[in-house]
Amino acid sequence: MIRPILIHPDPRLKKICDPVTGISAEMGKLAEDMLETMYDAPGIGLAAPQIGVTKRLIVLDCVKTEGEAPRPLVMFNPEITWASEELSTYDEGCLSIPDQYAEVDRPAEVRVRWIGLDGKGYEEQFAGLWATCVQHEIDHLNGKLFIDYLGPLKRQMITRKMEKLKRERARQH
Ligand code: K2U
Ligand code: ZN
Repeated sequence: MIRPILIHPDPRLKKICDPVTGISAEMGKLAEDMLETMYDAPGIGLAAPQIGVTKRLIVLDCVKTEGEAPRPLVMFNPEITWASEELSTYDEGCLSIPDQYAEVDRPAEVRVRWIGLDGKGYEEQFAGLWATCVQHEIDHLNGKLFIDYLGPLKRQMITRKMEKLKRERARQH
């Protein structure tokens, strides 16, 4: 089912998430809900803390070309095992910081190791938007948001806008 996405500032978005110890049926259902929530947003990535679950689980599907088969990835306990020296810049957004975008530099390529839904270990190298997205999601598991890479003034301006948005949403509901 589609779950509500937490909006910054929220303490649960700043937590270091706990490793997943067993790929249970409950974890499988959580991954399914996260994929459904991500596609509905729409987004190309989502981390468990964004729906209030402080566990080390992310989902992503950065296939953006129409007609190409989607490639939903579910990663438990993802770790970056190598990152390129070369950086790439992307105008990032975040489903927990709606309608705010800013340029973020990150390694252009990363190698990631994770446990899949099948309980097996995987390791794959990512480049392009996949590399940006997987790093953005793994940051979420360490309580880091893309605005943490910005200067203090820009970060503060965005945080104030989100606090205003949350006040307005609270009045509506
Ligand atoms: O984690 C999230 O909040 C989902 C992010 C993932 C993401 C952010 C920046 C760059 C790449 C991925 C996005 O909100 S998903 C929305 C989106 C869609 C297409 C391109 C960039 C961001
Ligand atoms: Zn995000």
